[in-house]
Amino acid sequence: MLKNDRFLRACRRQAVDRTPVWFMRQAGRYQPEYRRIREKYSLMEICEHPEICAEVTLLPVRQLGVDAAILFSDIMTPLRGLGLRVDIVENVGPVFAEPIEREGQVAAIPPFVAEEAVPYVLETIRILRRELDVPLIGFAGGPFTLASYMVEGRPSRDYRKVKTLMYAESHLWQQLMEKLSAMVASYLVAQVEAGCHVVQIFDSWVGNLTRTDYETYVRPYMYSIVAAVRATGAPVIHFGVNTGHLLTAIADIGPDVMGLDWRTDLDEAWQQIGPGFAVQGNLDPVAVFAPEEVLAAKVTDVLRRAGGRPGHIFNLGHGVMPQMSVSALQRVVELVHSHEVQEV
Ligand code: 1CP
Repeated sequence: MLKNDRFLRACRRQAVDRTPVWFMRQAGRYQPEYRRIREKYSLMEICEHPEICAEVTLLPVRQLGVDAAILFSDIMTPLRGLGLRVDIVENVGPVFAEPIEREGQVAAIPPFVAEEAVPYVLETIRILRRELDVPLIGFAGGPFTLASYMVEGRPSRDYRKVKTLMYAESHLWQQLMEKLSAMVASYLVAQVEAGCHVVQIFDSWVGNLTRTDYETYVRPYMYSIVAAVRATGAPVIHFGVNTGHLLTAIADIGPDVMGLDWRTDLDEAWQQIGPGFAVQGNLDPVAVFAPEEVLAAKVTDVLRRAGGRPGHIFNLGHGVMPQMSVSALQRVVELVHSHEVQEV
């Protein structure tokens, strides 16, 4: 049974007693318990062992008092499940053994069937549904963000290879995006069917595209993903970094909740996309390192910009960082929960 459904209510723009709060990357190295588990298991080993993965997912829920849990996984999990050779390399990130260069490589990627590719993810979700008293968020990487790693082979600064492929090889790009968007849609629906209440699409790196390029090369593939999930009745959150110039273009895809990074003022962003969306965000993650009064003022400022309107979910403007302290994040949760929600 859910102890509180503030987060679900906010996703649907219903009234809440307190603003719900959770953090992207809320399980991770800032937690001593996580570091201890990582001494024994690699990131992918955690994701592939349901009991351990469920335990890691629960750590921040118990420690921070957040209003939602997010499945512990990585955006690379379904690609590994399909047999692609990708590893998460220490201090680097995802690295592909054979970056995508030719059509034959894309054609060789099998269709995605969650029960076959990632049975351990579905099992983790089932365990979590028995253990959790707050809603569970499932997630997937957006097709552009996944493609960026697959084509570049590793994290990139300028996205030169992936954007060049996009501009120069339209057939290969279309083939890759079709494959990835079908995978993402099917993976998200499978997570909902296994028990996730809400899903988030992390299209973290789309902010590196111009608005026209986003609309031309990426957005056409996003509609079917959002439509497939919405057909299940589960709310969809979209998140990307540095997307101030893309907000209305992304809103057109029709997510229930728009995730905002910290560079955009929340009130202005909400005004741009209109009251038909819930919004999630958007404290500057680095504010968590600020002195207590400065942090408190910045949390209050985000809440003030939300103005008590239904449909605000408090979050950081990007993920938790390994150097953050558990106590500072606890403080943020307490601060958010200490404000009564009153529409102004
Ligand atoms: O063991 C470790 O601590 C390594 C760090 C780490 C962690 C904790 C990686 C490597 N992935 C994860 C888990 C993870 N990845 C979660 C955890 C769930 C949670 O508690 O919130 C999530 C949501 C992700 C999603 C993810 N992976 C994204 C999208 C979110 C974002 O940050 O924008 C991306 C881009 C990745 C790729 C990735 N995996 C890991 C790293 C270091 C990266 C980014 C590398 C880069 O800069 O490109």
